[in-house]
Amino acid sequence: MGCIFDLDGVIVDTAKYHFQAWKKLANDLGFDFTEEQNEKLKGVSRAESLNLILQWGGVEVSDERKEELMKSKNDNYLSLIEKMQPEEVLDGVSEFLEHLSQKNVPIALGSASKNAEIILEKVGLIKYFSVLIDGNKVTKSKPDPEVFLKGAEGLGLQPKDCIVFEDAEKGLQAALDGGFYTVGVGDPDVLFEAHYCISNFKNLDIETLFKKVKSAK
Ligand code: B16
Ligand code: MG
Repeated sequence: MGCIFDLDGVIVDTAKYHFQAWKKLANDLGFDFTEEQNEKLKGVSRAESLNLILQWGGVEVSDERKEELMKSKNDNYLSLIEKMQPEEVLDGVSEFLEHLSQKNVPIALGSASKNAEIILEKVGLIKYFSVLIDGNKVTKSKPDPEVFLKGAEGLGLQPKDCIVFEDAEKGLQAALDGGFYTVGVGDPDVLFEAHYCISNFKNLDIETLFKKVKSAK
């Protein structure tokens, strides 16, 4: 059995940095961008996020301008994540990754972010991941299962032999459509389709978790 982790909202809270960077872009273009709108961008690729933001702001721009806007948003985002520290890893995640590696459970990343590798390096967790599938390695965004299928393939496992950890509905849908066992990280009312839900990774035991997801309806 293997484990595949989403990044933003599961391992670290980079959503707050995406929010600041998108808000600056929206404000520079003359409209506002809210926390509620940011929620809708969780797990959504950079290009699709920009399209949605421009739509919400009622602004139309050329494809060339979109490229410039994405570059400027990402430069701003990179300057924010530059200062990330291991203390920003979400509760219990480091201990759980260590527990998995002690049990020889292989670990992959399945993230929409093109900055995933830099972030894992910044927070000191890259050593745990034998497979990294990020926004640079996929052609289709979540809810398409491509990112997780490539993760399972990299681990040499079938989807039915992997658990995907996800915080976003789109990501959860991707994992379910790919035939994976799923653990929702966050609000069980939002992630009700997951085989099992956790609020954080504290004191989690992988054998107990496998039993729980397998016995879920
Ligand atoms: P980047 P995940 C996703 O990460 C974020 O949730 C989403 O808000 C972001 O737009 C996307 O990565 C792309 O990020 O601009 O860094 O390539 O949740 O799939 O780990
Ligand atoms: Mg996420």
